Amino acid sequence: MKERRRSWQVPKREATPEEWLLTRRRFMETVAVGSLLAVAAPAQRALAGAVSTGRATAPTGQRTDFGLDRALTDERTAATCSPYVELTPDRDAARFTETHAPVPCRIEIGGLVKRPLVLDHDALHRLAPIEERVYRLRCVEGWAAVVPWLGVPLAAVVEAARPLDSARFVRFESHPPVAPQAGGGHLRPPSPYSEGLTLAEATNELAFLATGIYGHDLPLHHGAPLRLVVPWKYAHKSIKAVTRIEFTATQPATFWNSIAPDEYPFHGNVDPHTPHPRWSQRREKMLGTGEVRETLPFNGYAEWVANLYV
Ligand SMILES: Nc1nc2c(c(=O)[nH]1)N[C@H]1C(S)=C(S)[C@@H](COP(=O)(O)O)O[C@H]1N2
Ligand SMILES: [Mo]
Repeated sequence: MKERRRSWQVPKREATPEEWLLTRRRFMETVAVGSLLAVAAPAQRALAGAVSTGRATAPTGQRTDFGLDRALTDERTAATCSPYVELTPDRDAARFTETHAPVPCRIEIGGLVKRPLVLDHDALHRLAPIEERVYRLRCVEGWAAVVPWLGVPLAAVVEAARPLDSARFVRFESHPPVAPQAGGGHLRPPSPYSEGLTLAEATNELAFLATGIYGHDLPLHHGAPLRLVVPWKYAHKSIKAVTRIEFTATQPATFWNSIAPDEYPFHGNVDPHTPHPRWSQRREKMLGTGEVRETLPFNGYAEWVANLYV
């Protein structure tokens, strides 16, 4: 039976933009509508017996959900769709988690600051009590999830580094603890993956540095040992495996913006009224349940962040 495509569904010819931009060949070979939103079976199998080990990152602060309107995504489901271009052209980064031990956290903070810092896991957590934040996550491709993160507000790190008056932006650089896989030779991302925020965005209370997820340390596929979480922006802004944070006077280049500036504006704010050049952003599909929801301005966080953009 032929199903009619709904307006929110991405048609075949427009599917998987992130992958499409990186490699047309792969796109031709593998893309089907199902690959965009369906559960990746191999990743799910890999995860069936594997939950992240490592030291537990117990929250000492409260759990905050910032007006959450939907159920938590199951941990195994969240692992089945885990884009990570440095590791794999598919969304199956979780398969590396079984075979690659996490590396210790070490993050350099520099650029236009009074106090350059090198922080490990413990030093980071001395800056602020560990909090648990349950955030919506919305990928630019149209899928969404709800994830409980453990970590500290990014603002605590910004304050500790004491940015100079000339600092206007914050740049994040990623060095995943795994070398690109051999088969990924056609994948040539601008290296390394990097992201950026304005200083005002970086000090908003929602901007978060996560070292844990679902009550334990981050597994590799979710960005171990440390990743950024900016829930009001499309999820590609939430850069995994951050190793360097740099304060700059000018807007830094970012990974997706460098590849396709028209499709990935620097701010990357979730906005149902601004379609992606190749599909609508009005609706989103929840991972696992397949439930379709209206996409909310700023991914439902307008109350906390809309004032940054007036
Ligand atoms: N370093 C790095 N960070 C990254 C990515 C990536 O490819 N490399 N993918 C981004 C994209 S497109 C998404 S949707 C989210 C997915 O995060 P999750 O796997 O924890 O759900 O990570 C983002 N952070
Ligand atoms: Mo994404």
